[in-house]
Amino acid sequence: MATDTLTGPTIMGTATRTRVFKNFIDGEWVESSTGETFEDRNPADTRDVVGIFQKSGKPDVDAAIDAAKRAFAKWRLVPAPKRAEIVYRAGEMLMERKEEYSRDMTREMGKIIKETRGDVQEAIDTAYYMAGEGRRMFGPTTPSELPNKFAMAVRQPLGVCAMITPWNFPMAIPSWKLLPAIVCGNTCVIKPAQDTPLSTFNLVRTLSDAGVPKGVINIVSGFGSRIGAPLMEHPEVRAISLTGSTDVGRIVGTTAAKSFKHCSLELGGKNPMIVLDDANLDLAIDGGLWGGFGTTGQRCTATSRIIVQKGIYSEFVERYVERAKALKVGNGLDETVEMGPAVNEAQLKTDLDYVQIGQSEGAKMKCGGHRLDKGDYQYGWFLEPTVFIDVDPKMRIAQEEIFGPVVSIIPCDSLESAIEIANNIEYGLSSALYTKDVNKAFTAMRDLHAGITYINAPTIGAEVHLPFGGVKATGNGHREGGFGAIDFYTEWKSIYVDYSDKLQKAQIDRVD
Ligand code: UN1
Repeated sequence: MATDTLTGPTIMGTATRTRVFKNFIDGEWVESSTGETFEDRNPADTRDVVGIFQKSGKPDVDAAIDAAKRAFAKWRLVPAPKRAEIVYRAGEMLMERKEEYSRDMTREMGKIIKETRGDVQEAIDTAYYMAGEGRRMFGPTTPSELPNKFAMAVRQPLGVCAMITPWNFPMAIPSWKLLPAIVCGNTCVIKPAQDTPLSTFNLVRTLSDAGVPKGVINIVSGFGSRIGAPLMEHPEVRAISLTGSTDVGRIVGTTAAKSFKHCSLELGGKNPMIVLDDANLDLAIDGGLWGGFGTTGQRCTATSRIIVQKGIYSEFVERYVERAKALKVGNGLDETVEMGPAVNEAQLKTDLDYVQIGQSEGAKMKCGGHRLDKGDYQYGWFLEPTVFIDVDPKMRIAQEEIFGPVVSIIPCDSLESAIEIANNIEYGLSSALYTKDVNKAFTAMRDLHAGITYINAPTIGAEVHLPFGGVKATGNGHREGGFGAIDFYTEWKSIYVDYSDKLQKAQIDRVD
């Protein structure tokens, strides 16, 4: 049994039934060794308990890694196209379950239903793409320098991989990690974010239903403070993939380095969108609203800085603020709602702290800044869409990742000064430019120092078959998505076959 149910509190006259989720280890749903659990609550209505999950400890992590290690012995020998077929089937099953899983995700994470459908779709896209990679996984064959000798390089799986995933894309991001890992022949232990474990459970359940053998993917739920270190430090873990904050990334990277584990870090962003005088203003305003307030600003790729050229600055600000004020905030299950709550109380507090910081730094707050707590809002973590204008690029609100619906608008003189402002920051994930001038577009494509640049589109909306990741404090040089993921989850073995029937010494027995 994957779940049991408990009768929960009564909300609006209806008794709720709360599902209890166990860890998934070696193909079995098991309780944690600690006997402790935690609640996954709906951030739009905290009376609603979405599920009860295991608060695991080190013995659970060890059991999951043991299971993954045992499973690796067989899984690595399953032909990659066969492994990929299972992933393809999981993609088809996710398509059938898309609506149910999207609703679960809106309930646990808060983002609006259109966006959670997009999140599940991103996992489906990843499944189809990675299924194709199972029939590629190309490596070079190349001539040998010696006669009657054959040379090639093949990709080999790493072994047990550990994944630590965030709450903002609770199915898409686990899929970016798990699917390439298993197509390449690795086995996995995943620790989903404690705010949103259900979506990862839904993904893993589907993979299991599609035929992923026991032990190949294991889930251990709980808190990073307790199970993060045992997962990262375990000698059997050969790779760690983290999407999270830059501070956590520093700890994970340092820990991984001590035992030479492969380590992929996808960290913070403070993504600039430049709007030049010649831009299509309607388009730029639509893009800036979607990039700034989509997912309640809780994307690593969120458009958190809008750098606007002086000729159109006042008009842009006026129209942007008008539209931001009009955004409908509420429970994301209502199809008409445009922005959901913060994911939890701590995130709301961070957002409100930055509202204070921005004001004390002297930026002008043109709208928002208040918690919404009347009527139905009182049960959730809602903040008004907030816009600061005349922001100085050195202010903390223009430099630090907020991860909430707080946008800073910064005036600039020219493309060159805008690029300088855009780059003068510790992060480098996404970036965008609005212009009709092709020369300026190509200059920005070359000079914006970021892992992603959009022209005439906001900073969000990466597609799964292109590399995803950033420069500077955004990561450590790896990319998710595309074949970069295949690179991360494999290592090269060079193979030489000498069919000359005699000893041939490379570099010494030269054919002159
Ligand atoms: C993230 O913000 O952590 O490009 C991931 C995007 C999404 C993925 C975002 N496809 O905005």
